Amino acid sequence: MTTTVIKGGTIVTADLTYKADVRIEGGVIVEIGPDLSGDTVLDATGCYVMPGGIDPHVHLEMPFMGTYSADDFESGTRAGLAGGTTMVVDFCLPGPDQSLLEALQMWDNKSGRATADYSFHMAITGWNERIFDEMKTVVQDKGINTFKHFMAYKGALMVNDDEMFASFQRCAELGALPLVHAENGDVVASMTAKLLAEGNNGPEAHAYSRPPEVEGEATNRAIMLADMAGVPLYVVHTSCEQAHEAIRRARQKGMRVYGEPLIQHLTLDESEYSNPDWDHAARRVMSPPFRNKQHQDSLWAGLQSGSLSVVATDHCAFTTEQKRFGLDSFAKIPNGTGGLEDRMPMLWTYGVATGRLTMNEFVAVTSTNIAKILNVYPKKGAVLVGADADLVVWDPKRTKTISAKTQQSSIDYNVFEGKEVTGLPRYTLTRGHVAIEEGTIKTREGHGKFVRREPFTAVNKALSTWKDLVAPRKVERSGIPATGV
Ligand code: DUC
Ligand code: ZN
Ligand code: ZN
Ligand code: ZN
Repeated sequence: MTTTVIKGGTIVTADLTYKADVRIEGGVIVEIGPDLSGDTVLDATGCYVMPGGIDPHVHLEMPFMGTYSADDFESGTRAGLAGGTTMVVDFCLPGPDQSLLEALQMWDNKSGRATADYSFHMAITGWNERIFDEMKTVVQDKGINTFKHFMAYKGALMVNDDEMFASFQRCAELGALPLVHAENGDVVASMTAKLLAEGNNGPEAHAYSRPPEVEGEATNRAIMLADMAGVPLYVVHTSCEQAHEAIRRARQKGMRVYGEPLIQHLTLDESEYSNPDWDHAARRVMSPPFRNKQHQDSLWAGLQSGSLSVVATDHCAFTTEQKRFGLDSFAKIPNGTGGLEDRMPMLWTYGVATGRLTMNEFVAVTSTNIAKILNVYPKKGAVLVGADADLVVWDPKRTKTISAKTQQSSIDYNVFEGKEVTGLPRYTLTRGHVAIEEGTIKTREGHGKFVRREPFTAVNKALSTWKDLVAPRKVERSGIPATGV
């Protein structure tokens, strides 16, 4: 078997920084130590050797708002690899009346072209006995241990509290982790209708229709319901202080609640929506929308203190032409932005290079914490003997100006256009295959494999007391009490 050695670099993991070479055989790490040799040698002098990034939140070729997100599993995973991300987790969205397993079959078919490894979260978009039964098959046979709940997108993907609570309890039984898109969908629908009735139909009104309070309310509600169900909770795209505050409080009380800020919310703010160019603003329409600097500071502080756990992209890219479906109403602009290629270089530039995050914290929030929370550690997210050789040889001196002209994503713009980043992959390896070499793309279509994720053994012990209260309270009575006096 041919061996590859990464030589002369400094290994950076979530908890250690040390000089060593890495030897790879058959797609896995087989040795870590000094002076290793192999058939192929990759020079890592002056570089950091880190676990490849994991993006826990992407939407590739997703049917949404009357169209499909523009990057598919090939271009999306290629964009990821170009920026040092070696695994993505996509969302399987069953259509109305479609079974979970039928939807999963569709996602299996689409993902065959992936150039890097991937997994799925399953969305729960309604509730009935079939879904209850299928959840068990999804967890035990299909290797998917996370279920996503949309508290927004009323009339489409949104679930109500009764449905969500039922699903959370089912997750608790199965050892699965529920995820929530936390925005109060009823309030968003009502504010949207009011804004449109007042003639406020431009892309800036998208942000007015879903203020931080809408997210804070839903995050608090989801946390309470998760506690009542006795299940951990993962809050996707945490964008504001109100949501972060709810997560901090829950964690302080002892709940496993994980918050996921996006690189867009950390580095771009709401002023983008006041740009007079309609296209500029519409290209940045996503949910939740960009916030102001105070919210950004809160998110950075959460990453530093550990109250927020991971950084994702919610990569859901639409072309300008697709964004223009909403020329007469912001409510028809497909929600979503790209970011898969830029997450790691942007977080390094705005996080590590500014001193906000250590290199080890960078690895934790882009890879290792995600692998642990989603239960694929140490196969992924680790530089350890036996782990998959999903690695990035990171050159902290390599620079570029982000531009749509040179990106891998198939859309015609980039929300980070013009940003100078320092810190880029010299090599990205996906299970030992060198997919990126000094900026040259050597990805292989179909190389990516589905990664099974087994159920969790840890559950949250409910802090709420409702279960204890309900049963003992039942009082036997001998007759109907007399009324009146
Ligand atoms: N938000 C987006 O902006 N796009 C996809 C789905 C979502 O919740
Ligand atoms: Zn969402
Ligand atoms: Zn999303
Ligand atoms: Zn291969």
